Amino acid sequence: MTKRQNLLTIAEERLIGVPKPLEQLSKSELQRKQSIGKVMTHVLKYLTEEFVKDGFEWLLPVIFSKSTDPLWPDPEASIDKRVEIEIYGEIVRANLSMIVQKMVASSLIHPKLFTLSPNIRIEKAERANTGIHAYEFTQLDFEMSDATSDEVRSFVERVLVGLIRHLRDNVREDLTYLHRYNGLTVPKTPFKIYDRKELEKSYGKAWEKRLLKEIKHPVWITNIPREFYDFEDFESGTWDNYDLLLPKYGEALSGGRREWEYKKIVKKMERDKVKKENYRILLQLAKEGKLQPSAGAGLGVERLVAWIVGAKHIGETQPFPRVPGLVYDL
Ligand code: ASN
Repeated sequence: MTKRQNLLTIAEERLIGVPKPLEQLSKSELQRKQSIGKVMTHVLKYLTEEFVKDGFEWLLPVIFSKSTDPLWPDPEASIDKRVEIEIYGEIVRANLSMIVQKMVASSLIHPKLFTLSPNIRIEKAERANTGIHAYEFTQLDFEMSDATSDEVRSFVERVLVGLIRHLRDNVREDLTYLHRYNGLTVPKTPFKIYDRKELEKSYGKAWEKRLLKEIKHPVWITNIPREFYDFEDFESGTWDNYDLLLPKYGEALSGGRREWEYKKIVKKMERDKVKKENYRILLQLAKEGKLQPSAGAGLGVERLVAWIVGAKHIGETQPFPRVPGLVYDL
C-alpha cells in the first residue's frame, strides 16, 4: 500500500457515517437523495419567490474579493485554512460570507436585497462527523436598510412558517418517504427568544448543547459577541444580533443590526485585530457617511434542508457532498 493509499484508508475509517459520493450510492440511497433534492428545489423556489414578492432585489454572488467576512472573533468558527490567491497581481479571498457586499449594496443601490452565495469555509477535518458542517455551503443572505432586529426576526418567522406549510402541502410524499411528514409541524409564532447571557448563567458555557436537546421548535438567541459588523452597545455591552437555532441541527441563520459609524467600526477592528486594509471601501464609505444603518441575516440553505428532511449529515442535502476533511473527485 502506498503512503497516500494508507492515509486515505485512515481518513476513510475516521469518516464512517459521512455521506458517500453520488457515484457510490446504492439504488435505495439514490432514491433517498432524489427525495431530498426535490425538497431542496421546493425550498429554493418558495424562499426566493417570497423574498421577491416582499420587494427584495436578487443579487448574483461574488466568489473572490479583497474584502470578505473576517469570521473573527467568532467562538463557533473553526477555519483550518483561509483561501487567498493572487489574480492580476492582487490578493483576493474566497468568499466566507457576503456581509461586506451586502452592507455596501444595501447602502448604495438596493435597500432590500438577497443573494444565494457560495461560502467557502475550510472547516477543520475533525468536524467531519458533527453532521452539520460542510466546507462549502450556500447562504441565502439578505439585508434590509434601516430595519430593526425585530423586523428581521418577524420576517424570517413569517417566511419559515409559510415554507413549512408549503412543503407539507406540496412535497408530502417525499416528506413521508423521508419519515419527516409527521415530525415537521408548522412552528408557532413568535418564536421563543433567549438571551445568550442568561443562558450562560443557567446552563454554563455549554448552553447550546443542552438547549438543542430540549427545544422542539426553532428558537432565537440574541446578544452574541462576534464580528465587528454586528451592532454592539458599548455602554451596556449588549449586542443587537441573533441566531436561529433548529432542534438538533443548531444554528441555521445568523444576523444582526449593523454598525455604520466609522469611528465605532475602526475601534472594533482595532480591538479585534482585524486588518483594516482588507476593508478599504467599507471604511471609506463609512467615513464619508455613506454607509446606511441596516439589519439582515444569512440562512444556511443546506442546514435548513437537513433539518426539514431529517438528514443524518448535511452532505446528504448536497448533490456533491463537501464533508470537512474529505475531498471527493466531484
Ligand atoms: N450572513 C451573516 C450575516 O448576515 C454573516 C455570516 O455568515 N457570518 O450576519
